[in-house]
Amino acid sequence: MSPRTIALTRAVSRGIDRCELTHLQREPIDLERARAQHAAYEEALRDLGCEVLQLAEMPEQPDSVFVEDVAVVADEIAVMTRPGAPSRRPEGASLAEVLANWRPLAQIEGPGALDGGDVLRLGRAFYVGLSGRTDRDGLRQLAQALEPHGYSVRGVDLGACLHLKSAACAVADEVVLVNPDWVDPAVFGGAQVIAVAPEEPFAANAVRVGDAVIHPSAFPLTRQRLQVHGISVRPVEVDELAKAEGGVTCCSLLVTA
Ligand code: CIR
Repeated sequence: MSPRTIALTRAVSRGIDRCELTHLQREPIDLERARAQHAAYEEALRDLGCEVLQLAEMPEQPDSVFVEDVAVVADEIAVMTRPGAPSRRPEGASLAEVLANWRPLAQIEGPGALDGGDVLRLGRAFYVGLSGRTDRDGLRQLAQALEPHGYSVRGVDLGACLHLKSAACAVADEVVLVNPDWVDPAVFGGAQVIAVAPEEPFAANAVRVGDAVIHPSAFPLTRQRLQVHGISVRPVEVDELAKAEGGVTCCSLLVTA
C-alpha cells in the first residue's frame, strides 16, 4: 500500500499583519484574501493526494500559519525546533501534540535556535541554512537527533534571504531549484540544479508532493524552467501570504504515515 501523506497546516492568524519581517517592508495584509489563498493552497495539497489536517488558529501568534518553521519531520523522528524569532516560540506546543501521533519527538533546546525553513532534505542528506534564524548550536542539536537514523546533516552559508528554503528546494529526487545569488549550488554535491529565472529571485521556494510541485503563480518564467525539466507544476496564488514573508513550503508540514 502506498504511504499516506498528511499535510499539517494551520489557519491564518487574524494577527498576521503583526508578523515578523526581515527583508520586506510592512504592507497591509488583507486577512480574507490571505485566508482564501491559504484555502486554495490546501486544495492544491489535496489534489496532489495529501490528507490536509488543519490545526486551530492561534490569534495571538501572527506567524503561526507558517508551520514549517516549528518542526523538522524525518521518516523516523520529528524534531521540534526553537525558532530564531522569540515571538514564534509559543507556536510549537500544540503542533508537537499532533506530531506525536506519528513520530517520536526530539526538541532543540536553548540557547540553540533553528527554523524549519532552513532545513532542506535531499535523500538521506539534510542541509541546514545558517541564517539569521538558525545558529550552529541549533545545527549541532539537529545533527544529534538525525545522524543516529543514518542521515547526514551539514550547515550551509546563505546570502541575503530569510531561510535556506527561500534559496533552494528539492523539486524531484536529486534535483534542486536554486537561486544561485543566495546559495552556492555546489553545496548540493551531485544534485542536478535548476536555477530560478534571474527576474524572479523569490521563485526557488516550491513544495514537492510526489512527482509534482506547488509553486507560486507569480513566477511564470521559473515555472517554465521546471516544466522544461519534466516537472509537473501546480501554480497557486500566494501573494497575500508573501507579504508576511512566507513562501509555499512554510505553510505545511508533510508527514508520511
Ligand atoms: C517570519 O519571519 O518568521 C515569518 N513572517 C515568515 C516565515 C516564513 N517561513 C518560511 O519561509 N519557512
